[in-house]
Amino acid sequence: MIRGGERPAAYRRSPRGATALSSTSTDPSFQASQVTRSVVSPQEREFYFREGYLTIDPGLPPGVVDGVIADLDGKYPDPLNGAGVQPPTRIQDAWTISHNVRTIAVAPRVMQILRELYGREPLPFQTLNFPVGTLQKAHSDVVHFSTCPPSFMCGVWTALEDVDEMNGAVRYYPRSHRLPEYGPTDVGVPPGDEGYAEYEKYIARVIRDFGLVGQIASLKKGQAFVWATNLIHEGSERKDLFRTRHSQVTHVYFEGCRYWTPLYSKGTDVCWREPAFIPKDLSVRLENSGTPFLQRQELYGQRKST
Ligand SMILES: O=C(O)CCC(=O)C(=O)O
Ligand SMILES: [Fe+2]
Repeated sequence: MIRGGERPAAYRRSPRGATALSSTSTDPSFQASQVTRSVVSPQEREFYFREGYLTIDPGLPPGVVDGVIADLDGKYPDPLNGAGVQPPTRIQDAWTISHNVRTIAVAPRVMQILRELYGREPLPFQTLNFPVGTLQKAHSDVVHFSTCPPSFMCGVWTALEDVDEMNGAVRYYPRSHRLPEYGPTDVGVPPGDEGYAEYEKYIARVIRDFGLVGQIASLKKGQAFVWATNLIHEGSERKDLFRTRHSQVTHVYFEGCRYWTPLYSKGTDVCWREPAFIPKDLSVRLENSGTPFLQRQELYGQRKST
């Protein structure tokens, strides 16, 4: 049984964004007057919280997008070999080894857009880079990255080359962020990675039962797609196996929350997170030993994807 009841009832629930916006006043560190509204129009903001996504221009400096591809060339776990590439192949937290990756993760224009959307300071905390489409099954990131108060997380997916329905673009389900934030208890599995496959099946049923209709996020090189934390999305089919799909997703929290992982939580036994936020000041150079990301990659390989 899908939590949320009949389809119309699910859609009558308040948009998640409304919760997020009204709860900014619960954050003592937040000063509404400090947010200069200059980049996002009221219509775009309304669209974002109504539909759960927005395509943006991140305003990246020239050379950065190609720089990421060059920096990560040869570093993906599986060799890039045309049709021979088997997804999922990815590098987690390449911002620790590539200045270009970090430049995308903390791009000032993106930070300003998120600041204006959410009314709080954005805190990027994780990057994932992909050379090809992921084929990742439908999910919403909130099962990994929830917040208290809710909804203060988003994904910023940047196209490092043109992306369309042929090379495995992200497919997203507009307005699905308004559904409940499903977790192990809804799915009927114990907390932990073991239940993730059942979670995916459950989300597939949600899509079917609520009649959600997916759309393809076709983007030009250099554009970015922002999704609200509970928006259901997936990696679409790779129709052209010979095309790459170089892309970077940055996962972003917002200031003044507690951060937790529903996948590892049950009832009052909450798995809190202490995220390591990505330094936004690019003049602070990071030490680059090469090992941290490899360790992270190995760790990540044992966990389910986001
Ligand atoms: O890039 C994709 O195909 C999916 C990525 C994703 O779901 C994520 O990073 O949250
Ligand atoms: Fe995701």
